[in-house]
Formats: sequence, C-alpha cells, structure tokens
Amino acid sequence: MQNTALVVVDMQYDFIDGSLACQNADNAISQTLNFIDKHTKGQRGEEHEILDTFPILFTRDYHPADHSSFAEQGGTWPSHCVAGTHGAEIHESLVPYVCEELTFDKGCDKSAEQYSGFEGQNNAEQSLGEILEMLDTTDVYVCGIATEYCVRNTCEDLKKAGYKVHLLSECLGYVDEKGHIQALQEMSDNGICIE
Ligand code: VGL
Ligand code: ZN
Repeated sequence: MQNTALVVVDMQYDFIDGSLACQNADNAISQTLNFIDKHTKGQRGEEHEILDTFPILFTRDYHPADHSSFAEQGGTWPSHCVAGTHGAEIHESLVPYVCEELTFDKGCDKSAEQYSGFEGQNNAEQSLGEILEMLDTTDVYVCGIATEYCVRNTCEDLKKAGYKVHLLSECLGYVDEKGHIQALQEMSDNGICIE
C-alpha cells in the first residue's frame, strides 16, 4: 500500500445520529473500520507506524454557530457540526486513528459553504492537498458522509489534482438514496473508481 492514503470525510456525530443524521452512517463506520483493520495489519492506535505505512486523513465539517448554510441564517441545512460541540466530533470508534496533523477542518468561514475537504486545514494551517503531496501519495481511498455533498466534492478535487481516486462504496452515508446512487454513477463516469 505504498503511496496510498485513506481520506475519511466528515464521520461526525451530527451526520451519524445528530441534526443531519444520514442514511447508512452506522454501517459506513463499521465497514470503514474493517477496511482500516485490513490495511493497518492490527496497528490500531500506534499512530506513527500507521502514518508510515498507510496514512489516514480525516476531514471535519467545522462551522461557526452562525454559519451561512444554516436555516436560521437563510441557508439550506439545519444547524450542524458547530465547532467545539459533540455533534462536530468524529465518531469514537475512529478516534484511535485520528491525529491532529492529519485532521482537516473546513466550513470554518461563516460566509462560505465548503463541501470539499481538499482545502481543509489542520491546526498548523496545512491543507489536506499539501499533506498528500508531501506524503508522495498516488492513490487515495475515500469514505465518509455524505456521498452527494462532501464526499463527492472531495473526490472530484482529488481527481482534478491528479490522484487516482478509489471510492469505498460500502463505506458511505448519504442524505438521500437516489441522490447517492446518482452521485456514484456520475463520479464513475468522471473517472473515479467505485470499489
Ligand atoms: C455536508 C451538508 C452540509 C457533508 C456538510 O459533509 O456532506 N452536507 N454540510
Ligand atoms: Zn456543513
């Protein structure tokens, strides 16, 4: 798995069982854990060894309380993933694989929607795209929530940047099943490998 990385998109409580709970989220998490176990050969929790062999990058939707995408601000979504709240935390089962340098926040600017995690930033203000480049990545596996929004936009930006993108279709949560299936089809047509 040299030159391969996993990007886990927005597996946060608000998208799992919170204000924007998505379909198939629980199953997506257990399938993601299966995938990680297979590729880390039981290195659970040993951050740096995992980092050497199979880096796992996480994105977080991480909004201010008055983000413009929220209904009370005239936006389309219920309030979700407000920075510092439980709903913005990554699911506890994945926390053993999370490290700060490989956690990228997006949607932090009140006035902008930011579905793609590609320009999300870690606490040192490095972007996910920059870190993948530093890691000499060629192939990126992607899973997460939601297929039609943040997963799709992240995959498309990765593809544009020249990566071979493998979307783990069993490891996805979605807002709407029809939208999910259509998004998979369109991504496939666009050269993203649906695994
Ligand atoms: C997302 C809706 C609003 C996502 C984020 O992570 O797909 N969806 N904000
Ligand atoms: Zn959001």
